[in-house]
Amino acid sequence: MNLKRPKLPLYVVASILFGLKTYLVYRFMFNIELENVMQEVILFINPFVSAFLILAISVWFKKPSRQMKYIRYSVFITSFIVFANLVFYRQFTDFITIPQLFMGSNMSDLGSSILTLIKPYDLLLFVDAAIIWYLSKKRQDEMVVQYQRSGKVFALSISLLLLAGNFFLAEMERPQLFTRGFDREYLVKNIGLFNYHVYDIVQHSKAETQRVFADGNELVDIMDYINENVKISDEKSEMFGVAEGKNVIWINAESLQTFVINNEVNGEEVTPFLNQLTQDEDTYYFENFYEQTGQGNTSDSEFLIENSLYPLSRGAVFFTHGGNEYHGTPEIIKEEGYTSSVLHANNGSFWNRFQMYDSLGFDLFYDETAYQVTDENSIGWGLKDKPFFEQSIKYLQSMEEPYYAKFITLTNHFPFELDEEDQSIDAYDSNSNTLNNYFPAVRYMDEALEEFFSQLKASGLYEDSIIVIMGDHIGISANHNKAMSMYLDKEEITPYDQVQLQKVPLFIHIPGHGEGEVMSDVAGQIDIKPTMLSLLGIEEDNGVYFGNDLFSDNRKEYIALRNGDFISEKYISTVGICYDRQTGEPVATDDETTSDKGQEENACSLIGDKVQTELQHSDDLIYGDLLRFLDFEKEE
Ligand code: GP9
Ligand code: MN
Repeated sequence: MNLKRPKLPLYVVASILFGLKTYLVYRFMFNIELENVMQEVILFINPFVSAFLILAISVWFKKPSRQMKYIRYSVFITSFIVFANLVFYRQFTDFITIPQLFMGSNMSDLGSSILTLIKPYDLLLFVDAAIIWYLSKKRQDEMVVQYQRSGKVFALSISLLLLAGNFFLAEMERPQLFTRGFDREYLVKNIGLFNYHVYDIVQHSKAETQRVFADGNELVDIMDYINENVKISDEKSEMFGVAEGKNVIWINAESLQTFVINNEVNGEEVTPFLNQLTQDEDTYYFENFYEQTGQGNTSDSEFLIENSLYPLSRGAVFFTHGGNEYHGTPEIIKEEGYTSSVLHANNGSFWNRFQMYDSLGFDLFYDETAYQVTDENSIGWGLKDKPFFEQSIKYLQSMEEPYYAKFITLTNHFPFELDEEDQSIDAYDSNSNTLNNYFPAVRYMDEALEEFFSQLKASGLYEDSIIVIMGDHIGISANHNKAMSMYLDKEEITPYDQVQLQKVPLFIHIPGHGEGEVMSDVAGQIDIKPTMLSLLGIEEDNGVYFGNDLFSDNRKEYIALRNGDFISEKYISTVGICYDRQTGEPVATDDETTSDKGQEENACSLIGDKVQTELQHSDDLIYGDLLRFLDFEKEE
């Protein structure tokens, strides 16, 4: 055979095409925050580096047809990975993690949601794959390479050098990128989607082995940390025992965010019932309360409130660690005679709820099989909220008192579909259907809640209970920022605004209490367990938790978000910027405290370090299943 020197090796052409496409996707289809030129440069470089790294391997294939096949399939598979991430991103503003891939059962339940996330123009993502496919079949002779060994080693060296260069730039731009790997957007924009996936696989394997090697000694450090930094008050709050012996009716309000409370759309109140509740004399309304969920959405919020531990940074802890030992609220209050139950008219195995509820100590779970669900009374994800509450009253009446009953609503869920007859207010008018439809869907939930309160009163269940309503997580992701800025009448949604949009409402309603008020302290879902136990007058011995009683005067000074961002009374830290919480302006870096680590320190970094330590401790507890080494039996 006559060995011609190819003019245009296919692996080079493919690297350029694929790199360029991936860059365009990063830049224009994902919503990646770029703060400076350096980040722009890194984002531009990394797709080509990854593409070359993957495709240059092809030169090691001797047989031309194998070489072509490798290139063909690589480009196709990697294109599919980009596509899958894009679809996922449109829903969650996040990138896929390994644990998520094993949650297929949840994915299939997404049904109608998924279809709305795929766009016809997504086909363009495969254009390069099609071109490469064609060239690899028709132009094989011109484009195949047959290097000597030295040539192969050279190609490999070039790809590794490029990778090292990319990592070097990334590390310069974001020191400790890999050790602080909570923020996936940072990883992707610095090292690219594919290297991020490799990193995620390594992290996953490390976490999986952690349980096997754990022996309980890890708890010493963690308990020291908690005693010093979390349990900072010895005093019980004034509210201790206020709801002793009462039933707790908990309502997880699906996707309810604070920005709709006391706000209007098209000149009408969005949530008239909840607005009035903010002023109610029996209600404490927390206006600066943040959701702290990760990829597990509703289930993460449940995890937070029952355990006062953080959900995981990757995957849903309900799925990955449903079999762990926990010491959650249901288990603790059982010792005081409480019965605990969950009422949720969805498939019970969604989010692995059967297993996790068992681990948490819930006694009963009324899932969709406990409800009459028909075509008429359901929409989108299932039973509508109004019939859901209505059909639940009989279950409340049959529960042994005192009880803790957790309701999880469903109608106000993406994509916020509503039947005509349930729509009391007009949709908003912007380029985002999601945001437009959100308002009538929220109004529907508001009405459902109002009806539920009436039903509780009518059935005599109201007086002996306290009723808590909490938004579980955001409903409108950063993908809708353009429409959101229009609604909020802002020029743009800054990273600061983005954190502020993570506020969800919390109402603690105590019938007959008469001393309710609007609470403005910074608070979060991590605080719920200690707060509820305190209200019920229950003290937890040797508790392992990271939040504080919301009514205590002496509380931890910050709320950590799952990606390492945080909110303190003074500051908001996000995307590496320290903002003044009141003004929303970045806080000037204090030059005198610039450390020799080469990393600029600012007012936020002290708290930032604590936040990282705290999240790490919480992760270690879960990955190591460390609570199994503790004895929670009450000493008599
Ligand atoms: C599903 C419901 C909604 O059972 O909890 O789930 P989400 O997608 O919000 O986590
Ligand atoms: Mn939810």
